[in-house]
Amino acid sequence: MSMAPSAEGSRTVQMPKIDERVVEGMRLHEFLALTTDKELAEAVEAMFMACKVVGYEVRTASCNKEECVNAFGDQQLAVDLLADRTIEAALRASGVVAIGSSEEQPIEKDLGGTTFAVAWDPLDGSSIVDTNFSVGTIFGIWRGKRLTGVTGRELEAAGMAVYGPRTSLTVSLNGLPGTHEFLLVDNFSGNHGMWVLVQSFYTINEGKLFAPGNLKATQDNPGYAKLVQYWMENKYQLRYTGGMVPDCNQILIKGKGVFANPGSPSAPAKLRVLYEVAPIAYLIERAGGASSDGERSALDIPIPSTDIRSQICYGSKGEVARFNEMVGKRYIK
Ligand code: FDP
Repeated sequence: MSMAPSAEGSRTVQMPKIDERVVEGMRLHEFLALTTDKELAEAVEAMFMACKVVGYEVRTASCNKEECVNAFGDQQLAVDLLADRTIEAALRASGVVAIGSSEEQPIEKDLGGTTFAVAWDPLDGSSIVDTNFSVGTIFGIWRGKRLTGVTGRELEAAGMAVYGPRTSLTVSLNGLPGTHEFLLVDNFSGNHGMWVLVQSFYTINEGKLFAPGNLKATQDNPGYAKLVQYWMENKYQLRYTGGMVPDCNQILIKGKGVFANPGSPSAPAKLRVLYEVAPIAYLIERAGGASSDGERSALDIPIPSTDIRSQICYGSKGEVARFNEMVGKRYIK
């Protein structure tokens, strides 16, 4: 046992750095049985069920230059709208979600349940779904009945699903340390169709891998221009898809690296704190990494409205410190 900073704030709590009950190969229900908060487990399980369906919806969509659509009853629906409906239905059916809000419908909606408020981005990367790049779903779960006036610091759980050659879902929840990757098994084995834990993340090391989002901001954000120059001069490896989910998930999988999406006067920050920035910050920080809007952890950005946006950096602690020093808070809105 060790004293570790809690995800809830600067308080320190007694918690094991690694939970030895969490082992590779365990199924989702075995993992969720480890939490004492049964309602939280139900909300998280609902998101896993929904993302399994969304993965299928993405895989079977047909795309042209304008949009990707899928058959839904006798209607053709854009795949991001279909994903949004799927997630809302799963959360409603769980009975534990009181309020829901999605990037598609950025209002606080009554979902009829008891305990949690859930925010989700049903299909992040809508501009790259037609090109068949990896896209994803992001979600955050808060206790209570509101999604405004909260911060990421108060999250109970968060996750991101990646719909790529494989479907995976990376999740973290209070009460279980670390961030954990589950794979949707698709090999006709006894585990076919199940979510199985493939790895757990507890540390993010320093390493030369960069994902430079909103690169056009380098034209009028001199700090960002210098930071990109620093990465290039120091021969960092470029790994950037233009999808925030795969671009951030790689920091966990590779155990190193940095993702940045700063603002500038002509290219302001567009990533939404409620649906994207805060949940991913929770996943990265609980895996031993850091996040920042240029001056503070992204978990501390106030969320006065569902639409609030922020510049952001995620990665190892050293990389995020460099972002704070070189880019800083100058273009925080
Ligand atoms: P998209 O607009 O394709 O949905 O959150 C939105 C997002 O994608 C992120 O996934 C991605 O990192 C970012 O926007 C990319 O934005 P730019 O295309 O403006 O660089």
